[in-house]
Amino acid sequence: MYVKLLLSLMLLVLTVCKDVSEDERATRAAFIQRLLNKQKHLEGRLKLVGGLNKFEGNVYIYHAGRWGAVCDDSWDDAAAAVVCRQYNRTGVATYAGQYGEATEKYWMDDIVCEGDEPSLDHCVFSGWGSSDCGADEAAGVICSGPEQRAASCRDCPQELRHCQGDGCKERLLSDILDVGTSIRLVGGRNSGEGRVEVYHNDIWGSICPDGWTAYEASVVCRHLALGYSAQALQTDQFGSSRIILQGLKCEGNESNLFMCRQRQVEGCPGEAGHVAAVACTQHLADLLLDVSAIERTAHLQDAPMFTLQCAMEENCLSRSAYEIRRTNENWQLETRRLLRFTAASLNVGNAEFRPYLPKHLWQWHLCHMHYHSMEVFATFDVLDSTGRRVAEGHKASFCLEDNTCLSGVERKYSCKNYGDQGVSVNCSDVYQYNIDCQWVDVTDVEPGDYTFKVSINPHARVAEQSYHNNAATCALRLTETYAVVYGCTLGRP
Ligand SMILES: *[C@@H]1O[C@H](CO)[C@@H](O)[C@H](O)[C@H]1NC(C)=O
Ligand SMILES: *[C@@H]1O[C@H](CO)[C@@H](O)[C@H](O)[C@H]1NC(C)=O
Ligand SMILES: *[C@@H]1O[C@H](CO)[C@@H](O)[C@H](O)[C@H]1NC(C)=O
Ligand SMILES: [Ca+2]
Repeated sequence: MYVKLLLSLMLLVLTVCKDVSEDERATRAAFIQRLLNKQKHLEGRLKLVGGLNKFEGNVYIYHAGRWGAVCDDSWDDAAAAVVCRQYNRTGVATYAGQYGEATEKYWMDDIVCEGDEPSLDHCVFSGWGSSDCGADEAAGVICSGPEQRAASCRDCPQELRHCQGDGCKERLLSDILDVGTSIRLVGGRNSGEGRVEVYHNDIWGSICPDGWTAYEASVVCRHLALGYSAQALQTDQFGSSRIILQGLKCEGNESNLFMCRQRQVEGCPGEAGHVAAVACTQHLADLLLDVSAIERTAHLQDAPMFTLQCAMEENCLSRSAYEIRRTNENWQLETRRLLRFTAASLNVGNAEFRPYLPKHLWQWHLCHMHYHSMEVFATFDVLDSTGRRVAEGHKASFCLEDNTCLSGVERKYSCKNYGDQGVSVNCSDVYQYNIDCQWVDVTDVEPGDYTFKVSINPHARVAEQSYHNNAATCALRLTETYAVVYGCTLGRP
C-alpha cells in the first residue's frame, strides 16, 4: 500500500518535472540568477543585531549565501575598528554575547585584525565556519560618533610624509606642556602602576585612553625610572581625573614623555571614566630579531603547488594561488615562487617571553601537527619604493619554543605534545628557512628593487623591554633567477 502510494507520488513528481514549459524554465533560471546576484551583492556584508540602534550589536557576516555570527575569541578593538569603519565611525569591541546569544552558526572565529583592513574578511581568522564556540560567545561592537577626521590618520607613518591636511599635524609635547611639568602615577596598588597624570596649567589631569598603546606606556615607565611597561591599560580601575591630553603618540624609545608627539585629534572617544594607565615592571622579555640570519639565508625557491597544500590551508600563499586552485584543473602542477629566509629571535630580556593567549585557546594545526599560541607572531612584507605592499603581507602563526640556547642555559619550552610554549631568557626561537610557511610568496612580484620587512610581535601584544629590535628593514633585489636581501637595519615594527 505504502509502496504503491510512493510510486504514484514519484510518477507525479516525474510528470510535473517533465511538463515544465520552456517559459517556466526561463523564469526559474532568472529567479536562480537573481538569487545568485543577491548573494554576490551581499557577500562580506555585515550587520549589527540586538543593539539599541543600528550602530551597535552582535556582528553577523554574510558569506556563501547565509548570515553567520562571529565568535569573540581574540576579538578586540582593532576588529571593532574594521567593523565600524563601514559606518564611518570608531568603535569598541563587546564580548560574550553582550547583545544576546548567537542566533546563527558561527562563520568566523579567532579573528585578528590590525585595524586598517578594508573589511573583516581581510583579517586573519580560523577559516569560514571553523569554530568551536558556544552560542554565548558572540562578538559585537559599539560604533560611536561620526569618525573624526583625524581618525583617517590613525595609521599615519611615523614620519608623516604621506599625510596632508590638518588632521596630520604633529608637534612635540615639550612645545605644549609647561616647562618643568611632571608626570605621575595615581591610584595603583603599588608605586609601579596607576593612571598616568600630567601637570598642565596648574592642574593634574589624565591622558585620553584612545591611542594609548604599549609604546606610550613604555615611555612613561622609562620616564619615571620604573622599568618597562608590562601593560598599557585603558581603564577606570585606578580612578580617573579630567582628561587634559589627547592625541599622544610615542615611538616607544623616547627617554621621557615630553619627547613624544601630539597628533591633532578632535575629541577623545572611549568609555566614560576610562583613562590611560600603566603597570610597570623591572622584569620583562625582550626579543631581538637576528638580521644577519635573514641576509644570510634569504633565497628563492620555485615550489610546485602539490607540495604546498598545508601552506594553502594556513593562508601562506598569496591570493592568486587560491584563484589558480579554483580555476585550473591542473593546479597542482603550477609552481609558486617563494622568498625563503630564516627568522630567529633571541630573548635578551630578563623574563620569559610567553604567548598572550592562554593555553586553552591555542589552536591545533593539523597540517603542521602543533599548537599555535599566537595568531600573529610575525609579519613579512615586500614593499615598493612608494611603500606600497607588493607581496601580500603574510601574518604567520607560530608555536614558540626554545630552539637553541646560549651555553649554560637549559631548553625549557617545546611545542611537542602540547608542551608549554615560550622563549626562555638567552634562548632563541628559530624558524629555519626550510620550514613550511617560512617565506613570502613573491610569484606575482616583478623583478626589481624592493624593501623587505620582517617584524616579530608586530602589534606588541606581548610586552617587551624594547620594540626597536623587533623589525628588520632590508633591501631586496629580485631578479628572474635569484634574490638577495642586504643592508638590514633593526627598528620598530
Ligand atoms: C562614509 O564616508 C564616505 C566618504 O565620506 C562616503 O562616501 C560614504 O557614503 C560614507 N558611508 C556611510 C555609511 O555613511
Ligand atoms: C627611536 O627610533 C627611531 C627609529 O624607529 C629613531 O629614528 C630615533 O632616533 C630613535 N630615538 C631615540 C631617542 O633613540
Ligand atoms: C644571559 O646572558 C647574559 C650575557 O651572556 C648574561 O649576562 C645573563 O646572566 C644570562 N641570563 C640568564 C638568565 O641566563
Ligand atoms: Ca624586542
